Order: sequence, then structure tokens, then C-alpha cells
Amino acid sequence: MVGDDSRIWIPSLGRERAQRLRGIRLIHTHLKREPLTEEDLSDLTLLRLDAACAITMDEHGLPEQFHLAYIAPGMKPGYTLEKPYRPGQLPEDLEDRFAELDTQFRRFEEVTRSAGGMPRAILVGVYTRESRQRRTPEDSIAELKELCHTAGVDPVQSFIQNRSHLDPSTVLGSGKIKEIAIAGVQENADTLVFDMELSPAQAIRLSTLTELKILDRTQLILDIFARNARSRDGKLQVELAQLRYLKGRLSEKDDNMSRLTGGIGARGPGETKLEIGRRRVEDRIRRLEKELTSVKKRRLLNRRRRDDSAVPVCSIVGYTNAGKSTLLNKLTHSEVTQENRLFATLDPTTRRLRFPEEREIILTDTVGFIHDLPPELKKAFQATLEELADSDLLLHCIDASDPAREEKVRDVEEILNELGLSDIPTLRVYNKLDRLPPALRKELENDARPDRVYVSAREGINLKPLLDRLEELTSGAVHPSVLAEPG
Ligand SMILES: Nc1nc2c(ncn2[C@@H]2O[C@H](COP(=O)(O)OP(=O)(O)OP(=O)(O)O)[C@@H](O)[C@H]2O)c(=O)[nH]1
Ligand SMILES: [Mg+2]
Repeated sequence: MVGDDSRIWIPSLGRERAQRLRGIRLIHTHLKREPLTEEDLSDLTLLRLDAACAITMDEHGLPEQFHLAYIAPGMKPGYTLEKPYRPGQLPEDLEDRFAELDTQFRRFEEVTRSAGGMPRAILVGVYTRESRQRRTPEDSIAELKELCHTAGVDPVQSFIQNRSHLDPSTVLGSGKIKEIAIAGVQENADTLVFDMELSPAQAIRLSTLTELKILDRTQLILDIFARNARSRDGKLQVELAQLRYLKGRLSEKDDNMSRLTGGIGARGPGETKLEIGRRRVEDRIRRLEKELTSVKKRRLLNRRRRDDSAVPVCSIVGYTNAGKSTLLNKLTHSEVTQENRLFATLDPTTRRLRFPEEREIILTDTVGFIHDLPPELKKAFQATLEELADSDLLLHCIDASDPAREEKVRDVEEILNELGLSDIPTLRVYNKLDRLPPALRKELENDARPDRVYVSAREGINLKPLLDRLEELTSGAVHPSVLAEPG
């Protein structure tokens, strides 16, 4: 390789992730009398070179000093810098040292491997002033971590960066990208997860720069939905959303999706693999859309039938993981899936709830909400969510123990508004009361308002008052307008 007096350009050394040193030593001259530069050292780490060596010269152009550094697996800053050697004094055991390093590197890879072969991910949140006004970067990253856990990705480190605007081609500046890539080597990570939706071009650019697999928040959510889809309708909806997302991301060259197969981001509904050529994507999308239209018609028919029965319908809505399914189970003695995972529920479930005196209502549990739900999913789940419009009452289930509780309440209300559901009377059910410190719990319980109740679905606390409220609000005896305005 040839460079100039300030730098050399190292060609791409290939993307494959050998679990060892690269077997390449960078030995180059420095025309100025300077030791190894920042850039030499970051190349050493990023490219996993065996060693980087710079040879400086004296005024006669003869070799003066050998500056030598080699990689130090798992340690910060990721390399060992030796004292400069004089020509002729280079240690003779270098070959053995490299062999030893190689062994260390493999051992490091083994001890840092995540259980079950999960991808190891570095989380990257880039926030503008506008996004920070809606939620704190810490809350946002905390939620991304939850999404990772649910999707089977091991988050090993996170970077938060505030910027006045996002770089259109790479989101972040090049210095920061390098820092993150170096952390990737130090943490033995193979994936970067961005807390936003990336454009196809951004994802490709970032993956070239870092040699890491790039995932965005949308892919994580799609993946979780794909894992959790059980019913036929659910699977159709999820596959449609995935294909719509992928459509814009399949280039001409990638006709067989080879780059996308395997792992997160390529899992189809029900453990199938998404393996479909670009040209067939359009066909498949059209087919799915048609099938979903017939699903919609069938649903409409069911809805009409339900209308006729004149049994009041009450729907449980709320942020994902708030405890909606647990609440339905407790109130109706059922056993729908409840789990400490995001989006455990995708398919709506309906149960009858009988009050004394032979009165009954229909209680439904449905897919949870999340802020900035990917538009593809929003569209695909439109039909499911539209059913909420038939409700006579909404139970807005809130995790009272969540520090980001109020933001999530606002997110849910915004989504309800978007769905045209904000006119339906809503009772706020603050759940997980058992997790609150006693003082806060007292304070909340004393804050009696007609539009809210405080319960623990899991521990069965205050369910009687909730049932009484439910009966009251659905009996027609009390006009729902007694529910105060939110606030
Ligand atoms: N401590 C405590 N945990 C609860 C309570 N209610 C629910 N949980 C837990 O919260 C987690 C989520 O509960 P789910 O009922 O699955 O929540 P969900 O709102 O249906 O969530 P998705 O369907 O995933 O959107 C589970 O681990 C529940 O055991 C409660 O009152 N107290
Ligand atoms: Mg649920």
C-alpha cells in the first residue's frame, strides 16, 4: 500500500468475522518523527490487526525508531503500546507473542459470547431537541433495552448522543461512529441497534463503516410481532408489515435476500424464515392485502351480530406490558397469555364478565401500544384496532410503577385520538400498585377521582372497587359523562 506524508489508505479487508486476529501486520514508515497516531491505533483495533508498527527516520533517512502496538483483547483502550525500539533491537519472540495474543483473543470471544448464541448489541440513541421534549433519552433507551430482551438480543452497552440535527447519510458524525465501532470490538459485539427508524441507505452506510450488523427499532418491533403472532389473522398482518418494510430495502442485487436471512430482522411469523425474492414481494403483498380484506369483512359481520346483542363492550387498552392481559384474566378467571415481554398479546381476546343480578358485559384485551409504532404495523393492525370503536367503555391500563408512566399515558391518549376513539368514556386503571413504595401508594389511593382506580391485577388488590365502577359505568345508571376530562 502506498500513502502520502500524512496517511495511507487501507483497502477493505472483508467483512467476515473471524474469531481471532486478522493475521495481518501493518508496518509503515512515518516521514515525520511521530509515533503511532490515533488513526493507526484505531485501525489496529477496528481491523483486528496483529500489530501496527511505525518506523521513523533520522535526518539521513535511516531507520531511527520502531513504534509497536498490538491489540489487547477485552481491555481498554484495546491495545498495548510498547516503548519504541531501536533498529536491531526488536524482540525476537514477537512471533510467539502474536500466537499467545491469538489464543487470548479466542478465549475472550468465548467468555463474552452471549447465552444461546444471542446477538450482542450496542445500543445507539441519537436524539434531537425535538425528540427529547417528548421523552428523555434515558427512558427511550430503557425501552429499547426491553425491546432487545424481548427480541432475543443481548444489549451490552449503550451510547446516547444529543445532536441539533441528524446527519442525513449516517445519523452520527464520523468520530462518534468510530468510537462506537471500537467499543464494538472491545465488547465483542456483532450488532448495532439504533433507537429510531433508519433509511435503507443509512443502514447500508453504517454497516459498511462499522462492519457490524445494523438493526433499527422498527426491525426489533417487527421481529417481536413475528415471534408472538399466533392466530392466522395475526400472522397475515405481521407478514404484511414485514414485507412492506423490506420492500424498500431490497436492492436489485439482493434478489434472494441473502444478506437478510438468519437472525433478527429476518424472522417471519411463526418461526418461518422470510425468504422471498424482491420480485415476488409485490405479489405476496397484494395477496396478503386481499386476504386481510376478507378477514375484515368477516369481522364486520361479527361486529354487527354483537351490536344486536346489546351487551355492553368494554375494551382494555394501554401501553405494552402494563398488565392488560393479567387484568382480563383476573376479572374473568381466564388464562390468556400474560408475560413480562413486550407485545405478548397480539390477537384480541374476548371474555364475558358476569355481574351479580344476571347482568353481563363483554371484556376484550388487545394488542398493546407503543410510541412511534412503525407505520407498517400501524397499517397492518388497523383492522384489529378499529374494533375498539365498538366499545362502550375503555379501560386504560397503566403501569403505575413505571417511571415513564405519564409519558406513556400521553402516548396512549395520542394513539386513541388518532384512531378516533377519544370520545369513548375511559376509566384509567393504575395497575401494579403492589410495586409502589407504601407512601406513594397511599398518596395515589387518596387521590380519588371518578376517572381512575388503583389496583394490582396480579395480587388482586382493589378489584372489587374496580368491578363496582365497571358495573356502574356500563349499567346506563350513571351517565359516562361523569368521567372527568383527562388531567
Ligand atoms: N407486580 C405486578 N406485576 C404485574 C401486575 N399486573 C401484571 N403484572 C406483570 O406485568 C407483566 C405484563 O403483564 P401482561 O398482562 O402480559 O401485560 P399486557 O399489558 O397484556 O402486555 P402486552 O400484551 O405484552 O402488551 C407480567 O409479567 C405480569 O405478571 C401487578 O399488578 N403487579
Ligand atoms: Mg397482553
